[in-house]
Amino acid sequence: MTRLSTFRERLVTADLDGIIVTNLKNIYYLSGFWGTAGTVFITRQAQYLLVDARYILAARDVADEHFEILETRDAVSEIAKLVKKENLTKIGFEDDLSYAGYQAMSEVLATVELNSLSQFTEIQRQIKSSDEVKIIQKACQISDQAFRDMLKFIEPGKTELDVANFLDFKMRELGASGISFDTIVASGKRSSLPHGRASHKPIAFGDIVTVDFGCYYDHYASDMTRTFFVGQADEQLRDIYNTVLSANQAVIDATKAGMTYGDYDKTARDVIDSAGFGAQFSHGIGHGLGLDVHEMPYFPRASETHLQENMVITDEPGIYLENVGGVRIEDDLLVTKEGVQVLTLAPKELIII
Ligand SMILES: [Mn+2]
Repeated sequence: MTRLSTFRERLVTADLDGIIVTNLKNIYYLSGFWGTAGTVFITRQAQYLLVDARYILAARDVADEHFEILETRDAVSEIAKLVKKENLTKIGFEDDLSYAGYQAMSEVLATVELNSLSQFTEIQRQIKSSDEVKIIQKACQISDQAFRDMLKFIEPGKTELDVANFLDFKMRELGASGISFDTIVASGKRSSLPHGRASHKPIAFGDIVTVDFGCYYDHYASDMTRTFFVGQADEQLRDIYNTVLSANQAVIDATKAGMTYGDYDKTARDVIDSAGFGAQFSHGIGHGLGLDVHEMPYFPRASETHLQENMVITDEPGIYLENVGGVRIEDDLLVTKEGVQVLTLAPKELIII
């Protein structure tokens, strides 16, 4: 079944006559059109892509052939005409629309019942097609190679920003269109900040270094974290490293389709709890990955929801000791019936460069 027919089936199940899609990544997912502005309108009978003059040629060129493409600078008024023509009464819209956007919509579509939808398309996006998996895999391979090259580049005296810029440039050189979030390079005591953005701090001999980075390749994201040592490894941090690696590996070993979200988190947390660092694992185990670097599913600790085949998710346990240092190891995993396929393949054994 195509994305569009799945979406339409869900639209009918939700008892709606049409859905207005304004989130740009959802527009891409449904129509194949990528731009900085546009609107998709899907009814029970038809599907429309509304763009302004800047994008009309691109839209005709790349959009799914089943979409009718309409040129307009006022998508909502155009949709109001379609609503009238098709005699529609119950319309859904995405709740991440801006407040101003909502006000304009509710004025122009005053006669229809507007229903806000939360994560409607994102729920469908959780399950990846084999083509999507191949693209994410390529994004992961680019990150893997950038990490390997960075290990040869980094040395005491270079700053965290030098290292971040190297990773960013290297990923672009390898075919990425950009980075999927601001690269984290946190060295020495700064590594105890789970999201320490790269600073002017020079890397020093004896530092532990955490790098958390990723790229976009053909619109899909990778997201990977590695931690390593420069020159020598402090005894306590070495212990923590091995605990985090065991937790990351325990998740890889135990996970398969059907596991609950709660158990996905608990698998890592049990390893870290029993080593005595439960309180220092201060965040969740991970998140979904795709067109957005953070997307559904997320993994609340008590959740009974089940992992499904062809989800792509991260496995990122960490331990952070204030004023000492921290360790995080993050992989991107494809969930299968039998287990998981690890998409990020950069080395994870304890590295001292
Ligand atoms: Mn992540």
